[in-house]
Amino acid sequence: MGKALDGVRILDFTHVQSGPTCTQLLAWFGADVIKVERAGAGDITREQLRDVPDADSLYFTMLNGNKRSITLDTKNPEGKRVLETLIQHCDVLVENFAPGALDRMGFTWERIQELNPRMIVASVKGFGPGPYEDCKVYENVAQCAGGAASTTGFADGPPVVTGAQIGDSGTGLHLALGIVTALYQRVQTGRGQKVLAAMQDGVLNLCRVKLRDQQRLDRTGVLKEYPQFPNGTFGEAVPRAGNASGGGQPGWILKCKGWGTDPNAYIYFITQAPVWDRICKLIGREEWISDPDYATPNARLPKLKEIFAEIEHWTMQRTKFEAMALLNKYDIPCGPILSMKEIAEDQSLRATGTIVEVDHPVRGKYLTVGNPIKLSDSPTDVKRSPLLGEHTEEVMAELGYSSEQINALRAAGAI
Ligand code: CAO
Repeated sequence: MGKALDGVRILDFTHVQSGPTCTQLLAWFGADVIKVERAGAGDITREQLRDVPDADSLYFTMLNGNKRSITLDTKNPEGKRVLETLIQHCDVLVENFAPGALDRMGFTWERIQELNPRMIVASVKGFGPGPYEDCKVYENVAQCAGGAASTTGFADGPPVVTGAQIGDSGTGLHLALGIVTALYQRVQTGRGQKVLAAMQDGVLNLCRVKLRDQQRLDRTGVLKEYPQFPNGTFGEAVPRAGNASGGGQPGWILKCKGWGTDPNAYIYFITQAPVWDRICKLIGREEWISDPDYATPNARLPKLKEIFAEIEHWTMQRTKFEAMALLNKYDIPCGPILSMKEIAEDQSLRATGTIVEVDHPVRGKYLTVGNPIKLSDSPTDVKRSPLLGEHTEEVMAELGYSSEQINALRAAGAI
């Protein structure tokens, strides 16, 4: 079966996490992703957090599946000429170098357009134009600057970063959407364009509901679904809301059987309004169904702490999976707190290809997260990441270089 992005060639100048997540997605959708790396070293993540001596790390292998790797010194004059050929040969150049690095290499937007006016140049940067545009940025910097850290954690603690890589992988996703959109527009215009996804912008986009709450707070001075209500105080900015639900349906994390020894014996419980009566019956507080102090969502807002404490008496008698099964029977929205170990062993995630086992010639078998986006006409076949420079000769031959030319470039240190 064909793939959605068959025929699209990506010059992948990405490294670390944000850019590689983007190009890995494009590769899963069928694009030919040619990862350009520095000879000898390659993407710095190949050797970061290594668990198997001399083998590419999981950091690298889990972000670079389905790609081809070539080594090229883009600061070498001969290497620059190879890069020019690659630019003429590809549809999209994706990069996440520090600001200005591509220009310093001699590949400005104008130069790239001269070489290939259809080329789409897609970049991840930490910040968009403005006071911080020249800054280098990593995941947690973006989480802090994009509004996630100030709104994550508990009211009486410091700001907290989240384990979800919303700055890196989140921005990679945003960039991938920008790229396929630009490819679509190119069908009409015949021209390439620049695509920029700034990590601060990507995080803020994912924190959109918190900017919603800021404006509600400005107007009313209170956020009634936050745990600070009714006894705490609100300041000028959206406070950290602990585990409160981000939406209009109050939720909290509750202890389950075994919580004393298992750090993940918890369940997320949502007191969704349409199933309030079922919740009351299940936990043995049927009087709350008609009691005007509990019967409506607004009446319940000042009592959420007490309500969740009561529900927790019920959840603590059951394991998170028992509670999940019972609650789902009554359509009560909830979710067990799954550990990474439980997720890694989950057979249903294996069955759907969301968790995939891949074989690698040096490190052996490893688990990776497959394509979370499933297309019915473009199924994803997850393949291992390439070794450093594994495809240099293959790609050079496709670009029209003869064996003699390839040997000469190698001798010159260009590849
Ligand atoms: N041949 C020759 N030189 C190469 C090369 C190649 N194949 N590939 C890269 N280089 C050079 C670059 O041209 C650059 O040189 P100059 O500094 O002389 O311009 C140099 O390698 C280093 O690139 P860098 O500055 O991007 O790398 P860094 O490790 O210093 O910074 C990072 C890393 C991530 C902080 C920075 O790239 C960045 O801010 N990127 C944008 C934001 C981003 O994506 N962050 C997420 C990272 S994941 O947490």
